[in-house]
Amino acid sequence: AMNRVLKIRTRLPSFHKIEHVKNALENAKNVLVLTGAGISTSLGIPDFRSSQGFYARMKHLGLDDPQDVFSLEVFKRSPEVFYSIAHMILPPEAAYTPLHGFIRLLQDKGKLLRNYTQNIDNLEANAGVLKEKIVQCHGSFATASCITCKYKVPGETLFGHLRRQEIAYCPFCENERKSLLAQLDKMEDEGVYSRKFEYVNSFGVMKPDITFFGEDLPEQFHTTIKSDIEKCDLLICIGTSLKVAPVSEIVNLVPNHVPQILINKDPIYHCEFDVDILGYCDHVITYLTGKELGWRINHKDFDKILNSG
Ligand code: CNA
Repeated sequence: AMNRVLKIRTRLPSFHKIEHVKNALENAKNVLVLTGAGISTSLGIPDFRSSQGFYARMKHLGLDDPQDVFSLEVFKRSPEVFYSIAHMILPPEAAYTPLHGFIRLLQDKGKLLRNYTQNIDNLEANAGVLKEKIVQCHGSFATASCITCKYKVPGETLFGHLRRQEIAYCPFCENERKSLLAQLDKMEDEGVYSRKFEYVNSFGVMKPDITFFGEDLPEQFHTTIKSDIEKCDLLICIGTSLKVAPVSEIVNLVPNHVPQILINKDPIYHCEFDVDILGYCDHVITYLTGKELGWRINHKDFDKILNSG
């Protein structure tokens, strides 16, 4: 029945069996794990690009491109677009998936070089992955900043607003914002237009520190990636469509002699892996660890999934 979830494609003649994946995991000392939204979907957090994903649910907003909900330019003009959907991607408390548990297991075995996650749900922390082992390539909800003056607050202070779909404003920019709005009102009455007011809607608006299209990645990504690429002896990409650069470029930067494995629901055609394991990642990883490697992931569903196969 595991064939249902484990469909292996391989490009390397010497890498044609699950035993080789098993050996790679057994021998590796510095695993670079690259993850995406697909490792959290089993908890009901939609990914972006699947047919049931977030982008498919964004149609009602009438955007040309659903990715625009994470565009800095759109946020500056119409912050209400992001505020109307953010509640759907707020991090759930305490939960994590067997796949997050697997990353923790690699850490416990001293094999985890780093987990580069594109996710903003912070679930790695719930599984006990150490802060220094994680690079949140696209930021997180852990903090939020005023888009105008950069005043920073703990992310939770915004959660109420995000749940109620109510824009949160920076206390320090409030007076200037009111004065700008008053000026704008006056000018509109007079039928005058000025470019100065182009971004007035987002003046003093708080934005979670997740990386939008049009923003640079957090500093930490740039400081660790070069040496990690040189050091890693196994690359595993899990639950990501690898459509967003520069994270997607990691795959091409890892040297050819380093084994590269993909675990994903859908095939990826624009990157070369030694082995593609196509299936639901929680099932694939439970099978690989429990049945092939004799490792145990600390997760409440581990035995249930293992015995379901
Ligand atoms: P994506 O482009 O939506 O791709 C997700 C991939 O995961 C797809 O190829 C799916 O086939 C695959 N997938 C879905 N479910 C499973 C599963 N159970 N097992 C295995 N594979 C599965 O998402 P990416 O992460 O590649 O795109 C990058 C964006 C998405 C990042 O900037 C994230 O911030 C953003 N995102 C994050 C979250 C989150 O934090 N949980 C949720 C939605 C989007």
